[in-house]
Amino acid sequence: MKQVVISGSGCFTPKEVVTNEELVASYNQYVDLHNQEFKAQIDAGELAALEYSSCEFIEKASGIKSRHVMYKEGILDTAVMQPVFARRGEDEHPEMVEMAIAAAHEAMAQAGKTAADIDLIICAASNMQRPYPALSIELQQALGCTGYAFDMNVACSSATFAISNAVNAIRGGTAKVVLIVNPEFASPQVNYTSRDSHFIFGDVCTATIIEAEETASSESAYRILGMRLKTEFSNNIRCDVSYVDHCYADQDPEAPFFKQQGRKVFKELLPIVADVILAEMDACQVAPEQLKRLWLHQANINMNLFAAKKILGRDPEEGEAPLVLDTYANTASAGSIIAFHQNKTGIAAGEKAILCSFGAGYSVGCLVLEKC
Ligand code: CO8
Repeated sequence: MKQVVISGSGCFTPKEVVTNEELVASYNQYVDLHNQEFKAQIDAGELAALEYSSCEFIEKASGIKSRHVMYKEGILDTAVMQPVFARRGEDEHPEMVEMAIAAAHEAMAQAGKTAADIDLIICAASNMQRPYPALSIELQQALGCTGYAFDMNVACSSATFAISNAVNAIRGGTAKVVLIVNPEFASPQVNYTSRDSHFIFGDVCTATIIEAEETASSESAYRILGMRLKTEFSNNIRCDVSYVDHCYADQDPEAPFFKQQGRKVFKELLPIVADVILAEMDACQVAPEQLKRLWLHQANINMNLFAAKKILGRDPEEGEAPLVLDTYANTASAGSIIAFHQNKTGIAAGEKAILCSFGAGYSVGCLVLEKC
């Protein structure tokens, strides 16, 4: 079987930052205004008063301290509470393509590939800014690549499932060098008036280059020893926005937004994650002592520590299971790839590592990697 590697990675980070302090101050101001406006109903017991958010809760419960966003304007304005940006015309790239171009260039440079080398592009993310034409095909044209391209979505596991598709395409002979981009333009889907979720997401785009080991020239390549994908249906993380929405007699104001039962997700998903990772390590005959690094999905610090402990059989040491949550927040499918991109040096040839995503679906995607 052809050996396939991740030969390059890239990350585009939007310049604008929203800190927990800013987010909580604006949310709490919104709470005051809301509770004042609906004081009569609240006093009559017809409506529950909104409660304050807190930086201490957010950091302790999630590990998030700040997040990057494409558009900060509007998010902190109590009269708006969403990012403000203009609709782009057909002659302009949508934000997701713009983000992808930047991340793709870094990954291509690292892998030593030009547009002429790439014959498959996969745009894999939790949301697509439009259904068609595929964003990946617009990216293909923008980069000057030929071959074919497609979009795919498995929420937080989009990147790992895309890597698996790329590996299969290379092994099946339908592609030679694959560019995967994960433009997670998450901020428009955040309900900034929801105390439970206003802090969770940030915007980012990651990119990876996947190719056969025999064509790879990069110093930083990782061989993909094993892949294991798993899905199990759950309603506990949902978004219901749809192209059919305008046909419904009743409009659901919550439909455009991310919603979840965070506690249930935490409890139900972790055992699946641990099973998938341990089963693939077993299949690849990789023991916990051989693992130099765990690049895990970045949704929650406590979840990552729990998963790392389950895999290693002990608490992870400093740098063993790197976290990027503090400055990026949850970036859906891009999270484990940012952790990989920023923390893939210092591993010797032959040493092993895990890259694993988990999230909505439920979905889990696990790769066992070996430094080339
Ligand atoms: N400030 C202060 N207090 C708060 C806040 C807040 N902001 N929010 C909740 N509380 C309170 C609650 O009211 C509750 O109070 P009480 O005990 O009195 O009832 C208390 O804090 C505890 O609340 P929770 O039980 O909800 O808190 P948790 O400790 O469970 O933490 C988390 C909440 C952080 C959400 C946690 O449950 C979590 O991270 N769970 C895992 C979730 C996860 O992994 N989800 C994956 C989602 S990502 C994904 O799949 C991608 C989807 C596609 C992305 C699309 C892009 C937008």
